[in-house]
Amino acid sequence: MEKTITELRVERLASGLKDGEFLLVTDLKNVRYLSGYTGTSGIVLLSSAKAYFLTDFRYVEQAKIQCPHLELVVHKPIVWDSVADLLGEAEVLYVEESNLTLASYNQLKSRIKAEIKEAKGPVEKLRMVKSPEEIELISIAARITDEAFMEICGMIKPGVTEMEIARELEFSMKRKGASHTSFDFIVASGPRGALPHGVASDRVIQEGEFVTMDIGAVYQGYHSDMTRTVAVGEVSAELKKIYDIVYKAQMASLEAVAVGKTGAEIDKVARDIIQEHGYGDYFGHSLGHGVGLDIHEGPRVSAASDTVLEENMIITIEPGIYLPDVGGVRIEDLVVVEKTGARRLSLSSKDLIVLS
Ligand SMILES: [Mn+2]
Repeated sequence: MEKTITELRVERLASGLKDGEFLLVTDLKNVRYLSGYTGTSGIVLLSSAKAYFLTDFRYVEQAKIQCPHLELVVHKPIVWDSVADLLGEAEVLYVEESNLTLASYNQLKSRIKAEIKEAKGPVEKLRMVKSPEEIELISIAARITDEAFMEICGMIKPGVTEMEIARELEFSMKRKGASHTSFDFIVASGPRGALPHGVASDRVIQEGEFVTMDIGAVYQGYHSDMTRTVAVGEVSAELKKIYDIVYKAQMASLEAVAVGKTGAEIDKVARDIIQEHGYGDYFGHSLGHGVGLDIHEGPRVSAASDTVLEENMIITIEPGIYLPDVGGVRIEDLVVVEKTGARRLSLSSKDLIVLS
């Protein structure tokens, strides 16, 4: 029988382990990536020769179905007792240092002989490059987002609250097959647009304002992420000006995306344009990030990112300008890195949409 994708991922990680070494995977998204398991209690423990899935009584039947390629262990009341049994005389245990709590670390340490070392994100590294199946799921999530955005444009007008827009977007995405929203939607109108992460409030939308919506759907565990800023009626010349600058920066950085370039190089393209126009101080976040089982994952697309872009990475390109007390603009597309450059998964129009 042909090996499943989860089996191949486990094999790839296991091949990086030496005799006497184990890797403990506790981050639930990483566990899902390696096992296919979608429950809320599960741990993967790997060596070069063994691959265990530890869970409790509640999830035994689910685990049998979802991860037949892993050896199922129904763990003891304290899971670390079972991990200790499986490790035996092993010398090294790699743990996910940004996921394992200090309490868990201490409990583990008191039970095992192996030295505990930082794994430094081996699963996250694999996750950065997407399989065709993952690209398909993220594309579906992006399509749901595009369709919901198109629908909501018919509802945005003076008198409607940000919260009403967020709620309708969520209903709309769920009707189209989303299991969840990617995050609490950002719907920031008027001066609130200056808050890069202004989640929807009870504020009533007025004529002459921008509304920035940062939205996304989750489809079979995979996220999408898109931001559009629309105008409600006629907006000021200053708002139009910053829209044009952000648009220009977004298009240019999108154009710059290429296999072999670093996240920092792409970030610089957008940042330079915004700086040249005198708004450098008002673009205070990084240009983008990877998207997958998590809404924010590798690779980072920031001034500090030396990660080299590879084919089939999925990233966002999302420059913005935020003017305190005035308003803000952000335009974000989700894209796949391909040999020929960025292929957009977010297909909603980026020309300024004026609603009234
Ligand atoms: Mn984003």
